[in-house]
Amino acid sequence: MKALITGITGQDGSYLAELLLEKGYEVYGVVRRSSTETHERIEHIRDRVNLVQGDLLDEISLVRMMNDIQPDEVYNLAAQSFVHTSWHQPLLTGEFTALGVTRVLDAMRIACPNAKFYQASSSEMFGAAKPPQNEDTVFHPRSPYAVAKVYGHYITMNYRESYKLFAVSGVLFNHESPRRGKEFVTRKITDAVARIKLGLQNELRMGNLDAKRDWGFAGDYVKAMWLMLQQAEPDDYVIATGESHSVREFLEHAFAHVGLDWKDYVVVDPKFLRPAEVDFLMGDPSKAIKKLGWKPEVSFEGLVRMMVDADMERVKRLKA
Ligand code: NAP
Ligand code: F7E
Repeated sequence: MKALITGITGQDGSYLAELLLEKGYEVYGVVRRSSTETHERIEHIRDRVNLVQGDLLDEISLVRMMNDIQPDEVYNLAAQSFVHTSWHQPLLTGEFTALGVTRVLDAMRIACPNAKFYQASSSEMFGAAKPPQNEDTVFHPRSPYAVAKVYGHYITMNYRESYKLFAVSGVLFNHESPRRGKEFVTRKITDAVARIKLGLQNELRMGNLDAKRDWGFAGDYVKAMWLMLQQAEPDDYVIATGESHSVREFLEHAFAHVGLDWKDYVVVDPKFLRPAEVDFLMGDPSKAIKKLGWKPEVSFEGLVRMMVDADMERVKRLKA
């Protein structure tokens, strides 16, 4: 089996590539041309994956690679994925995160219409909708990123209905790991906890501490992506833990894990507030549990510990 992953250099792409290699897939990953050749998250599997140059802005590059590779499965994980940036770069976010999906789908339609397609939809699409959110909840997106993801979600459904492509969307709630980008709140906290504990930083400046998220482990969530493409019929699924915690709770657990009190270090800075906030996300993964046989393995507390421990190790190495 051959799989093509857009966004292979990102958090999810790296875990998915590992999973597919374990399953015996030939793995191809799309990378953007850059003046630096470092792909930190996939360095350890670099000699086992095939990297191909392309960009979600350039359909020709996508058609060419799909023609050459003839993948059995295409996972579209590439996106401008940081919500805060989407207010500063709304058009670019729309190009990558919304129209980019059409470019990948259309390249597939032209070059490999029998391949199966996975779209990385997001719980951000629910935005202001009341929790718990499931597959029937009406979307109320609250950022340019979320609006772009709603477009990606519906164009995936549209290509499924129009061209009979095996195209599915996974509506994934927040999922984190030691490989999460440092701009996202969980990793920003665990990196700061390690730096504060080891004497490299004295304070942590944060935005809205009341926001609540349903946080799971990325390693668990990529298994759901694969399962969705192994079903007899294409369908969309919510992937979540069913538990929600506030940013404040994440802070409490992360600082307490190294014996510190978060209140001694955290400063609220309006710079990190968003023009429109998503207050409360909590997913209902019943459909995925029942139909895919999927369930999350790592708890909220386990996730916080895993991320703090990994950052402690990394910062210690940097200091040495
Ligand atoms: P991430 O770490 O930010 O990775 C994004 C990936 O997209 C990177 O590999 C990046 O490449 C690539 N990319 C960005 N623009 C591109 C373009 N124009 N052409 C080709 N590649 C491009 O994101 P993630 O956390 O792994 O998330 C994966 C996907 O799931 C994203 O679509 C995200 O929106 C969605 N999602 C994430 C979550 C979550 O909680 N993590 C939840 C729901 C949905 P570079 O390395 O070159 O920047
Ligand atoms: O923010 C609040 C912030 O940036 C979580 C992406 O993967 O998940 C992610 O989007 C919450 C928000 O993730 C800070 O206001 C407080 O309420 O970690 P985040 P996100 O916006 O939920 C979804 C499912 C995706 O699809 C996205 O791609 O935390 N918050 N203080 C802060 N957030 C950040 N980043 N930094 C702060 O200082």
